[in-house]
Amino acid sequence: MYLEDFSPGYGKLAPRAVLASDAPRLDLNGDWAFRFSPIGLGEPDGFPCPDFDDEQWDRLAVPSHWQLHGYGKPAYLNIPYPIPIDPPFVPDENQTGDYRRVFELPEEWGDTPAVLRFEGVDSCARVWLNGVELGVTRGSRLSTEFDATKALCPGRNVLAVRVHQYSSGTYLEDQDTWRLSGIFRDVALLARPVGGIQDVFVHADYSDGGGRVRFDVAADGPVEVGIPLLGVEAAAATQTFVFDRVRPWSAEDPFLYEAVIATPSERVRVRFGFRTVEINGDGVLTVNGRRIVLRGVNRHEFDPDHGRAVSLELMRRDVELMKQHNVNAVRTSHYPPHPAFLDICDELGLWVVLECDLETHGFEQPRPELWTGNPSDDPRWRAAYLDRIQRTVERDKNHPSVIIWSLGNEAGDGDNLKAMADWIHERDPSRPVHYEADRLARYVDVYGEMYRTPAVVRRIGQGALRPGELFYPLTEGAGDPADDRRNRMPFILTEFAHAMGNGPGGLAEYMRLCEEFPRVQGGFVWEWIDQGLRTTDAQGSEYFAYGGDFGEELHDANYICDGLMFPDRTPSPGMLEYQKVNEPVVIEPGRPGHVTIRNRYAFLDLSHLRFTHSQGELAVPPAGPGERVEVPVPDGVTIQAELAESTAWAPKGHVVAWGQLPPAAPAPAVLAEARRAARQSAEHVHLGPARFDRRTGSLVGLGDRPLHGPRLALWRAPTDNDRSWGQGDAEYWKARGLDRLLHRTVSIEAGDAGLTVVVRSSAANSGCGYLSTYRWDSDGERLRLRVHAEPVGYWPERRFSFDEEMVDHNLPEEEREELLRRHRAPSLARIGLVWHLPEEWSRVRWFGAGPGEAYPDSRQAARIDHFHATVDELQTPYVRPQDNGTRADVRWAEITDPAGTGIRIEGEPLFSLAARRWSDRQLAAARHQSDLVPEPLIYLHTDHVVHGVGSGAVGPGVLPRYRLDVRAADFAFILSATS
Ligand code: IPT
Repeated sequence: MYLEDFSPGYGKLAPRAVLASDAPRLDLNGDWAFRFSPIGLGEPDGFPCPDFDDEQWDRLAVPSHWQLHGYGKPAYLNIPYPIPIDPPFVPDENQTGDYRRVFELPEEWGDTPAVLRFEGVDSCARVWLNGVELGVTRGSRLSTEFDATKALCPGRNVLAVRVHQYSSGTYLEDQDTWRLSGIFRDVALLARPVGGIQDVFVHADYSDGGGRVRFDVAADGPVEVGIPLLGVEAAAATQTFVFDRVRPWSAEDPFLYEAVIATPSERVRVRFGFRTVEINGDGVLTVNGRRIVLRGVNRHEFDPDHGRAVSLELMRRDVELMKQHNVNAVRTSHYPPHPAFLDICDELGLWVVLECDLETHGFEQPRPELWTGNPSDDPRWRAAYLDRIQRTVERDKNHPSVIIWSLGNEAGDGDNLKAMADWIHERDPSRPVHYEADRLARYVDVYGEMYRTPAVVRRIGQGALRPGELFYPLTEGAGDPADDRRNRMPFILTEFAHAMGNGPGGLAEYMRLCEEFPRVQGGFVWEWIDQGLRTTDAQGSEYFAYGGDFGEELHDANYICDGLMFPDRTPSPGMLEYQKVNEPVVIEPGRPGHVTIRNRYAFLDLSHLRFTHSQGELAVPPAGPGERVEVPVPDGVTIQAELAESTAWAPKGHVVAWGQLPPAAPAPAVLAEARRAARQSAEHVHLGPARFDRRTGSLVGLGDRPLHGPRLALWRAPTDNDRSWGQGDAEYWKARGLDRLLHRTVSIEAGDAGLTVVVRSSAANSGCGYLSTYRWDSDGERLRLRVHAEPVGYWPERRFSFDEEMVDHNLPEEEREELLRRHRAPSLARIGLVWHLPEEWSRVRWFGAGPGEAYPDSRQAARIDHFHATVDELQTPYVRPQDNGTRADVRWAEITDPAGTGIRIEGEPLFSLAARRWSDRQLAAARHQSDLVPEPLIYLHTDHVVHGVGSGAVGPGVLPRYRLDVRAADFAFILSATS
């Protein structure tokens, strides 16, 4: 059966570049007749015949995915295959879509030869024109052309396509994303005039201010070239054009030239850029002789309403948003994007790692060993592998933005991959090859790893890898690092900082390593956008769906929502953190009264920026790449570097960087000397303005303000990163019952010095917990609470399989043990207090870090200032609800009703604050934002310390210095009623 052989299909034409031609083109997008079947169908009934009656069929938009139009359902899987692992076969339960499209051939086409071009069909298409079979294509995100000349007729033509959800190609497309089918990219009929231009390969280099360009043109007959901007007119295309002065292309200054290439019958326009990608003698990746750092993201194509059928506007929006957030690179994970996306990258400027449509991750499951039967090492699949890389490279070879080819993702290792690399090295030696799972970097030019810890990256940067040493599975190497070629290669983090839910933490640590080690050249955060599909629940509330929401039997839950952008493309706090740590200009405190301004661009000086602060403009000399200058500034100001003029990706005034000379925090409040004594009544203890429950010692009111609490809080609604493969901190906390603490009032002492309450907090059936002493006193107006909290009972060590990797295994034994011990220490989510406030107290003002949430390992994007927000605005809508919204380094906060009635809390030392209308347990129980139902109160958290967020969902957990150990804590708050 054609569906189930190892071949890449049949009948396809040789792949070639996308060319902007003046030859006629007929757009075949639009409404097609559509017939759906839930099972695989073999030979067609007569539907490919021109006179078949499709009146009764449905209508379906092309491009689109049928699962998003009511046929079958979306399914999300990460590593597992959606079909039995039985290559090259597929089950009978294989949805099939039959498509028909009638079109008129414009008269002026006459008998011009023509090709039918499909930019993407998932997973396999068999194509007929007027009943004549043209062929079969696989490779869902690769373009295909069929020769339509012979089948085409004047006037009415009927195109028929049978598409299958699964085919042998499915084995090569096990990417971590929604499994969606159909003709999801454009379809067109292209006239191919006799004597026209078949293909063009532009080779344009740059060195020392000058450029060279050569056009490899496939055409029958003589070809002429013009490059208007360079004064070239009607020159013979066979020569190499050399220019003394050209403006080079870079992601920072994406200057494009256009060449017009013509034969007597066809003219095409190709945009190109002069740029040379090279790995220099020190193993550093350079463009035009300069070292670059890839501050990148992994991008799946995604629209919350249309899946991978992404509009041109949305593609442009993605590139604009990346540029605005200081992202300068994109890995097209894990397939070539719609071709227009690369035009936008050329135009707006991004470094692109262009990846082939290939992944066989499901073979990683032990059967009986890792990667048994992997197609990557099976010669029967060789042709399909080569077909895929050829279609990838041929289509996109003319884009200056593409600087690296990537063979695919998570396809294990094997000779077919090596064959792909060999083919590229032959066909396009101008770009290095990347493939992460070539772990010893035998056939690639750039060394890539995923999710390695900063400790490991540091060692790679030092060039200290021993031959054979692997980080996954962990294998110690032996011998001299000089013998390992990885130590002489550029290194990139193919994926890092898994941005699932709240996080990632630790971005600053990674990006700092890029400044320290020249061969550490950045990487790609996993991933650009949360792929939540917009859906409506039974009550009519909208939410973003993830795995399991469509009733899938097998799914990977919300691992599909692990992007820096929310599904609606609003930036998450993780995005803002990444934006901050990737600023192209670093503005830092310098000598007293000064800031240093460091230019981190590789190509641009600072003349395109304006520097401002609240009191005016700052004169900054136009420092060149890598240079730094120091300028005087008034104290306590925030300096911004703004675009002086509008660019293609942001308006004038857009802030590319900022820095702060932070204002000094106000001194902590002190109580007046005259202390009040605590008095007891039948039900209450009275102290200054406060009333306490006489039995539990907990606060019930401050003056006329109802205010309950506090309770000790050690837990948070686990973040995705807390959950770490089911063995993270979240599981540790759960096993200790920190989410269900019970409290026993051990003692209450009311007297002249105030009120002292001792409480033991621990969970049912748990032997460990905390003993807290609350010391209250008052000067009559204000109320002070001093807390001493200390662990009691037995807190076992934490065990986590990533531990070993958190710590460089080549460190001296003692150092390593110490780090491991530190990493395994029992942890807590927070040590803090939770209070209950009236629901009307919905306004929060604070002095501290803001405006957004900040955690110990993700707080670069927060500045110190006065801020205000409503309780609702303090929430960050992570697709799967989880801890969020914590504001850090707070000196004081006021929580009031809209008229200003409420309380003021001052902390000593600084504290973290969170407020929400539901408890942490309700937050943890919700699957979607739409499940969160406000309670008639506000939960206010004032935390002394909180645990970092890390990146443990896939990758390293919280770095040792940001972990919160089980330990004793002392902290204080002063409370007063607002006026
Ligand atoms: C890595 C995959 O390459 C990526 O596609 C995505 O699935 C990511 O994980 C998790 O969200 S592979 C990882 C299991 C090492």
